[in-house]
Amino acid sequence: MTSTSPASLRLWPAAIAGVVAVGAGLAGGELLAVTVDPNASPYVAVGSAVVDHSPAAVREFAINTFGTSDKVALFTGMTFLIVILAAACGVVQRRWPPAGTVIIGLFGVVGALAALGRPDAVWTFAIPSVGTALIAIVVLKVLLGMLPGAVSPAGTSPQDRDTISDDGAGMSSGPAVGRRFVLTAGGVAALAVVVGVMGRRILADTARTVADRTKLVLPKPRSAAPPVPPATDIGVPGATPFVTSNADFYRIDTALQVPNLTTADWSLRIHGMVDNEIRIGWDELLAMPMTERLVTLTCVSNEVGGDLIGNARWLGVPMSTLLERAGIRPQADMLLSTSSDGWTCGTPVSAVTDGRDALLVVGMNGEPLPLEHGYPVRQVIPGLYGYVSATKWVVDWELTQFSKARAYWTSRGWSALGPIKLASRIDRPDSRSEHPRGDVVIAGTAWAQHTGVRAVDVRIDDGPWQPADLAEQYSTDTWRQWRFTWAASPGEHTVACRAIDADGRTQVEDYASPVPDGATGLDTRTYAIT
Ligand SMILES: Nc1nc2c(c(=O)[nH]1)N[C@H]1C(S)=C(S)[C@@H](COP(=O)(O)O)O[C@H]1N2
Ligand SMILES: [Mo]
Repeated sequence: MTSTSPASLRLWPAAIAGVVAVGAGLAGGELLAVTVDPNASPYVAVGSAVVDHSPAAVREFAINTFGTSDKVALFTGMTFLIVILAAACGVVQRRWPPAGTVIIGLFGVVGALAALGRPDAVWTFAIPSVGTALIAIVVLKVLLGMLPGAVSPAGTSPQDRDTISDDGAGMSSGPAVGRRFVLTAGGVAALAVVVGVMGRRILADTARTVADRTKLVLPKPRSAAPPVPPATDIGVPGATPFVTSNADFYRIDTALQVPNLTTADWSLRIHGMVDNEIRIGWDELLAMPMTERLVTLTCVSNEVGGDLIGNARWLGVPMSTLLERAGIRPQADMLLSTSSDGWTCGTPVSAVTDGRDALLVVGMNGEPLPLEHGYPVRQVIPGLYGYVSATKWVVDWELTQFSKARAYWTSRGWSALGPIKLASRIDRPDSRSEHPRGDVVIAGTAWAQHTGVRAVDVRIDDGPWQPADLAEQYSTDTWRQWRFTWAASPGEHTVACRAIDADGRTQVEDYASPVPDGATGLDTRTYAIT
């Protein structure tokens, strides 16, 4: 007996065997997914199932905590959990066989069910998860069989095992954890890493879509966006640019793997409450007259002062053109759109047909859509939060009714209708920064999509609301910049802003959380004046 607890010493090799076994299984699963479908990967399928079963509050937590890195956070958390569970399976299997392998088998079933639950899944989607479990079980048995005290699985009873471990023979006598175990476990682990990384690389390979996008030449718009006058920029260094670059545009979606759609793969089926069911192909879409507009897109999860908002120049076909072709029935009040990865979105038909620039978009800031922003085709509809309007990778439109259908987020606690709320934000200087007394220039943005911003007010501490200077309004569908020159006196001061829209409505001051239909409240910053 050694002075360290023999019980815990005995458990470590089993825990390591569990982690190596499950790791090898998952690596094999990735490789099997290469031959089946990227979405059949047990890792991705379980992650997607977690995303799909998250209610609004969990989404809010994830987006607030991790922002647009929420996907990395999910995979990190999953990996952490898998390592712990795998270690536990190893220990449990050594102590109470075959409990560990039974648990691994159950997780294999969970993975298979998750994969079979993916849109477009066929029965073969179960193969990678089943393979993962089988590999993990075999590797675990082999590794545990190499540990001292192990008897050939067939001749082992839990009784024997307890006797062996109770007297500490497992660790103290003979070769302890032998070279053979260490070398095998190390070798399998190394192989798993190589195979897993290779599999993941192949699965995440977007080369085909990237090549398709690179050679794509966008048509010229029939109706071009008016040029952006320099006066839309408030001219304060550090202010948010009026047009958001593609690289800086926020990204929010449920896609753990960006859909790999080429223009040749793409078509849009229009069905439901229509006179003619139609299918539009890429060439047909590209031949239609295109409209180009600047539109400010906002996410419903954007907290007061948040950055889930961007303004881009979009090129696309008016969605109403396509609805006219299909001939929509008067009773249809919802356009239920679906992406190639099965995400759904319910938009009021009125928002598509009331004359606003609702576009089926192919271009963003003069380029084909970036893959993560919906390549090759997405929707952009001024005035509505993204979850009820902005379907990326869109492939299906069903004309239906709000009384009959619910969409991805509206079945998880968000409102059926999602008009963007009037809001404003302070962009500079940074909160908690220090400034010498005298003039401090505060700059920000305000938005009231499809209505327009008439005024922005600023308040210092408990003082009166004072009007800010506004940059030129580009259109009612875009955000508007503002600035305020503050004669600051020494001390700590809190600055707040509020917007007033073109209809004379003032931004709601009371705080409301983003769930279920968008945040309200005032953006504030605190500055130290010396
Ligand atoms: N296919 C698909 N489209 C989607 C989503 C999604 O999860 N899947 N999210 C929507 C939401 S909630 C928002 S706010 C916008 C964000 O668009 P962006 O990522 O291009 O900024 O996309 C919308 N379109
Ligand atoms: Mo969103």
